[in-house]
Amino acid sequence: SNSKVLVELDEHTGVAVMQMKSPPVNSLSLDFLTEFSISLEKLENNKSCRGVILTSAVPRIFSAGLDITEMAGKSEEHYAEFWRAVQEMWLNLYSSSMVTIAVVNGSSPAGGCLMATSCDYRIMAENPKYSIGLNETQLGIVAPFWFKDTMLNTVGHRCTERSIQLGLLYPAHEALKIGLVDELVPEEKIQTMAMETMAQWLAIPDHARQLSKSSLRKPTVDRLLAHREADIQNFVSFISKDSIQKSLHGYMERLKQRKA
Ligand code: CO8
Repeated sequence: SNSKVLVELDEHTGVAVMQMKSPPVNSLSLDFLTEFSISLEKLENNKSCRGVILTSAVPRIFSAGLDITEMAGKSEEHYAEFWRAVQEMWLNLYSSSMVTIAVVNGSSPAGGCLMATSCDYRIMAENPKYSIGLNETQLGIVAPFWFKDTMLNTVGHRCTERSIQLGLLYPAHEALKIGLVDELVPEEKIQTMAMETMAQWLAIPDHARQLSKSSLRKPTVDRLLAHREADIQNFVSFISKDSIQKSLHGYMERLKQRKA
């Protein structure tokens, strides 16, 4: 099939593994985001699923973040539909009642970092070539308030302030140091470690853990819910600007030149 999100649920342990498989870089396209949200909702509604491990089936890359081609040269209607899908992905993941563990087995810029920090726990492969962070400013764009909030809730105000202004991408060891990820593990052991960590989280009674999670995360989620349409309008008018389109175009060109 041409599925971009592979889901395997072990009914016995109650743990699902969600593998992102959208080569070459797991960029978050409209199709990808739609499939991701549907897959996650199915697990959410499945009583036998209590935990999700989110990882990548693409070597060296967790996710390259939002698909830049969805944000360039398209209609305002398209931008609005795309942005709604990005919001939906985040709302579903950030407020999931399941235990969510990100196995960051590759690079994880921008939207990839958002996905990882939306989980309850992050395990990153111990590889200095992999980096993670909100690098939006390097593209000449601005991380939306709920991207910022998600990082803020993970690493605190000072670190977020510096990181998102400079658009810093942290190599694995630095990401651990600032608490952007919780643990580094050699890549070949990462799945085993994730299962062990999941077992610890699942040892806590669901209702107590879920209420604790939601008491911490609900204010952040409610902030987007209260301003969802305005956030879409804001994105559409920002991304439609000539100057922003030029920045994105230039960035894509630099990505391609770097390869040549
Ligand atoms: N979207 C679309 N295409 C992409 C993206 C992307 N995010 N990233 C890479 N690609 C493409 C490349 O252009 C390349 O295409 P082609 O083969 O046609 O030349 C192909 O994928 C493979 O990429 P690379 O050759 O660069 O692969 P590498 O393995 O060398 O590197 C990386 C992988 C590290 C992921 C690298 O591609 C990279 O750094 N990509 C850019 C990542 C990035 O900066 N993402 C930010 C996206 S913006 C975002 O997520 C939040 C925006 C919030 C919106 C705010 C507006 C208000």
